[in-house]
Amino acid sequence: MTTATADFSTRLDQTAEDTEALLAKLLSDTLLSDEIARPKRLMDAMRYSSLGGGKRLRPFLVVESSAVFGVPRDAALLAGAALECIHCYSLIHDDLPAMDNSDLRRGRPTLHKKTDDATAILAGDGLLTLAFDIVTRDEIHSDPTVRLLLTRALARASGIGGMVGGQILDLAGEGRFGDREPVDVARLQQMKTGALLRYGCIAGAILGQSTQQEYQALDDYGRALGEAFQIADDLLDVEGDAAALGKPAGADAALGKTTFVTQLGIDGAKQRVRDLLARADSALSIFGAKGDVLKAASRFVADRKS
Ligand code: GRG
Repeated sequence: MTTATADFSTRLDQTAEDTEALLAKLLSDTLLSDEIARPKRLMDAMRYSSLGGGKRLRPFLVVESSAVFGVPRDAALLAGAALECIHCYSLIHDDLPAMDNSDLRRGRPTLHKKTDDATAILAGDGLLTLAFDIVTRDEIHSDPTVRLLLTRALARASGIGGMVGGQILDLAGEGRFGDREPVDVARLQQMKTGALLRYGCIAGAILGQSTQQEYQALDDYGRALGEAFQIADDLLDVEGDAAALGKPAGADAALGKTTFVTQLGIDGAKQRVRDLLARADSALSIFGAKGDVLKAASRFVADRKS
């Protein structure tokens, strides 16, 4: 293991631990001002799907892109927790019978299997709205304009032109609404999974009030990392191990999905990942050694087994 990789693993573990503790606090039963009650069934469901699992890769990207600019860690962790809430909501809704109809997530029964569809829909809605509560809080940044930019970017990454839009294009490509619609895999990926990962990277630039050039560098890096993440996911679906994945492999093939692997072949997809890693490194070059942990992050994303 190289020093950069060892440093990366320690930092990823630390951010996962800190994010877990923060999410537990944000999802506690303690009422916030203007809240009337925190219903137990809803809170238990939100906690079930947000605590005790996941690599916390998205909060890690927020924390590390923020560290490049010396942003206080607590502020970055809060912004990262908001992003993780959106991610967890998307997994809950994606697993529902009306979407992917999955029984397992993170090695455990999916939320609707553990509870019921209505509870799972509402837990997802609760996490989505909580994310926007968190990201507008004063502790994130003293300047309200920074909070506004962070909030708007989160809405755009999560919404119509980002994850939600990508999800509907994906379903249309599976033929859910009639004939299968043609899929532009790269665009679909950029929206469905790439937009949240990219947000994790630009969040640091927003919080750190970076220059335009620095913002652009993290934007380029985030796009390359997002595509590498999706190709790795497509490869895992073909070559992965269900035990490590915490869900069955082969789901894409069963649905006859167009993926990077069906388009490029296994070797072509692996070559594309190598090209993307080079692009990610090159984007980070303006940060010198401060970009090293993010460089290790793109390698982790490309080589992951789960
Ligand atoms: C339902 C609006 C809506 C959107 C769903 C992102 C998404 C859109 C669905 C997720 C489906 C899926 C499993 C995509 C593969 C890539 C992916 C997001 C994997 C899970 O992310 P990881 O590996 O998971 O970061 P952990 O468990 O580590 O957090």
